[in-house]
Amino acid sequence: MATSTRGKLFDKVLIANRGEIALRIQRACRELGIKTVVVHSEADRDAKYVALADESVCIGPPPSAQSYLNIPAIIAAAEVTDAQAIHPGYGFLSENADFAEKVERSGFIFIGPKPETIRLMGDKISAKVAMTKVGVPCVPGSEGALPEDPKEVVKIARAVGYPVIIKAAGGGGGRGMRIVHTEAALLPAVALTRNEAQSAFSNPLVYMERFLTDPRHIEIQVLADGFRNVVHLFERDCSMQRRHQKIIEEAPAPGINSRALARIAERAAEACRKIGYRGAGTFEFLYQADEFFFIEMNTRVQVEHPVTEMITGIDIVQEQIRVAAGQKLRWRQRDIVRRGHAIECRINAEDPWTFVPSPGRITAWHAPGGPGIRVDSHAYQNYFVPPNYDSMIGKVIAYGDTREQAIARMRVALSEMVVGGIKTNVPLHQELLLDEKFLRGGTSIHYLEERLARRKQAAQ
Ligand code: MV4
Repeated sequence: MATSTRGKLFDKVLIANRGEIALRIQRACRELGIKTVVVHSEADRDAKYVALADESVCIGPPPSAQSYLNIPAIIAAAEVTDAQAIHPGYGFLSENADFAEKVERSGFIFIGPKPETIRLMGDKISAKVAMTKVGVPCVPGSEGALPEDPKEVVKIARAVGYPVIIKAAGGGGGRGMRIVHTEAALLPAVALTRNEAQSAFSNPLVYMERFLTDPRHIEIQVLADGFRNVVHLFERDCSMQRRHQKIIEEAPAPGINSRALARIAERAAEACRKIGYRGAGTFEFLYQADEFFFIEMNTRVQVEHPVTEMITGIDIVQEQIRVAAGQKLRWRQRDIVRRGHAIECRINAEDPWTFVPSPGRITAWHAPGGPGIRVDSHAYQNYFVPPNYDSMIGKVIAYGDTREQAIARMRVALSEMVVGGIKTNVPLHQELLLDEKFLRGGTSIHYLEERLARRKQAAQ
């Protein structure tokens, strides 16, 4: 350890989230000697992780809009419980700059980046402009928002080269985008995307990128304190996804030159230093033909953070809390070493082949264990999976010296896993863990959907 920490942590943190991440944050707080307040909806009242917290506050009825997205209710809960800081987890209000601002104006610390940083990255155009300026390579495309003049738009597309993709500034994570293959289709597509963007995000601005046809999704985890100290925690490969929902993530990314990866990770860390980033963050890149192209930055802790924790030994949630409390990072880049390989399977309460959600009572639950296995889940026998939220009920993470060992351990873990009473996607994971192309490593973002389409055809 290069430096000591200095500065006292919080006495009490309010967790503005639910499910496995609420439990994950609670564990980090408890280990640091911090008391916890969990806010919950009426649907989560009887969950064990709520009972486990030092205090809990019901903030509204089951629909998220009236509970987990209810800013005044969450801030009031922090006030009545005398919490000093608020951890937003992922999803919900985690990347809402107005929320972060209101939290700070009410005298609490938001465990995350500054509101202006969240706002900068929330607008995908300003994020790209900022990243270009600090030397992060982006997908070639329009410089900023597309102009109104149709002739100009046509000109830009010709320069970029077809196929192009039109994306909404207010979008992200796959929302508000449209692929265009020909000039004839361009202007109608731009108009349609602008209209949709206006309705969905109250922001009609769109931008253009060259459409990469078969990339991988590689992301870089960074950690920064309030004193411009930044480290990266290497990459994760999150290419195995369906409809922008990741289902398997791993680190390191198989088959990519580790020097090229180190170079792009250094660029991301340097960019954070230059923009004064604070907290945990993730740079999303598309990787194709040995090149990395920045697309978006996430300013929150991510679902898949455990794979990075397994290969680096760093507790990312604890570090979020430390830097939010004003402590300095405890490492320089050279102190960060990674070892081995980690894979995460997201366990969803859904039909493994139709993906229809399967909420309800879990009648039997047995979590796997053994060397290198970590289970992050708030579920247990008799837990009721509410129908109101995301279907993810937990994550199994397998660590090994090699990718092969991590996969072997994951197979054993999933074979031990028992979830009764509801359907889960465990059978899909088991199939993928035997898939020849997955085992070879390095499949693209389209692999899972193509494979599912083939599977469906074979069944008919
Ligand atoms: C792209 C792309 C190809 N070319 N941009 C989808 C989610 C959002 N983060 C960006 N997305 C994409 N942007 C260019 N210029 C393909 C996707 C994409 C994708 C990206 C990451 C993971 C899964 C994906 C699935 C479909 C499309």
